[in-house]
Amino acid sequence: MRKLLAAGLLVPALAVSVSAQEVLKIKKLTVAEEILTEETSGEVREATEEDIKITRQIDIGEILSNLFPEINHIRKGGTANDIVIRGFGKDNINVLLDGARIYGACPNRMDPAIFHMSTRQVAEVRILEGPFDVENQGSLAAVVNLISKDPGEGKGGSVFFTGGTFSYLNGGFDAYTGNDKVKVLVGYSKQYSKPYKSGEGKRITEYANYKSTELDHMAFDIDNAWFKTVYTPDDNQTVKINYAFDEAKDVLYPYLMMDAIYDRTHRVNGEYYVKSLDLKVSAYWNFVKHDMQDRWRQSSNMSMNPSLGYAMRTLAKTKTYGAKIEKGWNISGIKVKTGIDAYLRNWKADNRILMMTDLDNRGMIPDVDIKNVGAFIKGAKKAENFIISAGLRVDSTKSEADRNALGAANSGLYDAYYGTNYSLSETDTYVSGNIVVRYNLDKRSSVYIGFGHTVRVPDPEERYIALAKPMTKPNWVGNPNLNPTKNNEVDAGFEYYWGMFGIKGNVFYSDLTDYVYLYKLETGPKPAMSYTNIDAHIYGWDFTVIGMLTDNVSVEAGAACQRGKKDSGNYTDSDLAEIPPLKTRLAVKYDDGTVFGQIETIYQARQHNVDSYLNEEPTKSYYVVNVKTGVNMGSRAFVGIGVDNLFDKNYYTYLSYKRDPFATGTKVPEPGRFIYMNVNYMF
Ligand SMILES: [Cu+2]
Repeated sequence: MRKLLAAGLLVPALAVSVSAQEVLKIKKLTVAEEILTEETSGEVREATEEDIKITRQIDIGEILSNLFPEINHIRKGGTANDIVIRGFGKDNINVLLDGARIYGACPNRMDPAIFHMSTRQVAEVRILEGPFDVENQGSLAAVVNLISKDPGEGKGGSVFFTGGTFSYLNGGFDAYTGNDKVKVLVGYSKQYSKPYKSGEGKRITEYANYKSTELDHMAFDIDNAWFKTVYTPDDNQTVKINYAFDEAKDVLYPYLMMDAIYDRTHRVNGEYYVKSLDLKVSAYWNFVKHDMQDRWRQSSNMSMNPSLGYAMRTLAKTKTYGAKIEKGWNISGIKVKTGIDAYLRNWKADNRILMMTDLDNRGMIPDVDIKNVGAFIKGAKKAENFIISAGLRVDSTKSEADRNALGAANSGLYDAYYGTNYSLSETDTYVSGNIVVRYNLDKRSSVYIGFGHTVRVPDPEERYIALAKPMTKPNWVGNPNLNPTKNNEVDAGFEYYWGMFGIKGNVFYSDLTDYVYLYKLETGPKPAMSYTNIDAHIYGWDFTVIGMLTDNVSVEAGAACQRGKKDSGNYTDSDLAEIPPLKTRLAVKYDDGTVFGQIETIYQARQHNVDSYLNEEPTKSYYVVNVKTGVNMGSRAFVGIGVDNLFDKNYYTYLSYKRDPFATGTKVPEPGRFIYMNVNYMF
């Protein structure tokens, strides 16, 4: 941020003493910034970049939601927060780890993709909002890429520790060694917490159906270990190989009816880059195994087989692997990038319910394969004060479920609700693309307008989930006939700088065809929750004002709002569900290189534009204050202290409960006052 304000001005850089702080960089790219390097644009263009110096370090979803008014988190429990960007969630946004695809195993999104790289491993988060990514299939409304730390040269590392309220602990180390050819980094972190208390002093377990003996059960207990090596045989070639293992145990989700006994992940990534050819070849493989049960809930007392300890259980597995070849070209002043890629996503979940009857829901997610191949081209050209960029992508995606994976209880569900007029194998072929025109007003200020068209295929759950529920509880069945969702979106914005002040703003209008939406099926043997395609639109705006008040004091103010409306479908309420209301953030910072301090206020408005069809309820506004301060003790140690929710407010975000046309669900409050301390020592 400071660099941006200083660009083109003769402002002395911050007097940097050697910092012992580990910094997490978060970059929000505006459309077309991504491929513009200094050589093509002839100017320095900095993305909105924020360096996170002190946080509770619980999870990336929560950190992003705190920082950007247009990003909101879905609060299911103490960690593993899923994100919604500009009103788009789930597979409508693409979350990548080091550019690789990964998908959670849990059918209830207990382990969203963004949860699968530990906070401590992340060097940088890159966010591109809108339908402007052609490098990856299915970036319908945004793409978020988490980039892991590289090892350094020589020998070094750090030990870190964060402790806080509710027995929260996060500690570990990373260490690297290397010369100019080979560098290696290893890291480990452990994170655990008891259930946090809301502002009214109740533990989150008290809001759901936990057994009285489990109210103080561990809320999460997570081990992460990672390894990365970088090999540079000469100046021209780089090889990077990454492996990470995560095990999350005892993760409580009061938002849902079950908790995760464990969630175990292996991830491998590799890439090979040749500088002279601007050629990159990459490949990845990851695997997640997830076991969730209701054994800590009162519902487990209803089990027909008490010796098992649960009345409901889902054991799920998913794996994703793929490869990509990308090449950059410079064709008479036009910077072009081309690529081809392919991936396979496999997902299988087996469920068993032991209430009244023994329901064998094997293949609740029936061993679904999504196979995709795609190719893209994008380019940018500068002409006078204009920069024009465009991208095009073609994809073919096959989705296939295995009927043989289904169990006795759920094998007849598609027939019961969708007759015989459906297929468990579907191939979708489609084109995506975008064009963006930017006009530079001066070296720093510009305006832009862009149009993008993107497509994403229905996820395996939306098309093929099959879950028979006991008694009068509605079944949950996918709709095999769903069409892919298409987004036609216009984005426009500006950034204007004046001395040490800057303002950035964006507006967007997204016209959605075949948007996938929850639907109550009233036909069939008994009601079921399913999905349907509707036409809809989502629009909104955001802006950020930044300024340096003195050499050491800066201020940031931001706000964002979005609305979503249905344009078709047999609904009684035209508001789209899960569209967060206006949110604002104001922060004042002090940073002299040795001492850091920040006061931050976040306000979110009341949401009354709710979808009554899905039993959404209005949510009250809230206002919270967070403070933090830190100091570098010499060149090796850093100590930070923070208090989130300083005034111990009891509040809920709009995304604090599950949408289900047949239930109102548990609302999960945000944490009450949370005091924490970070200690970091570099060696
Ligand atoms: Cu789960």
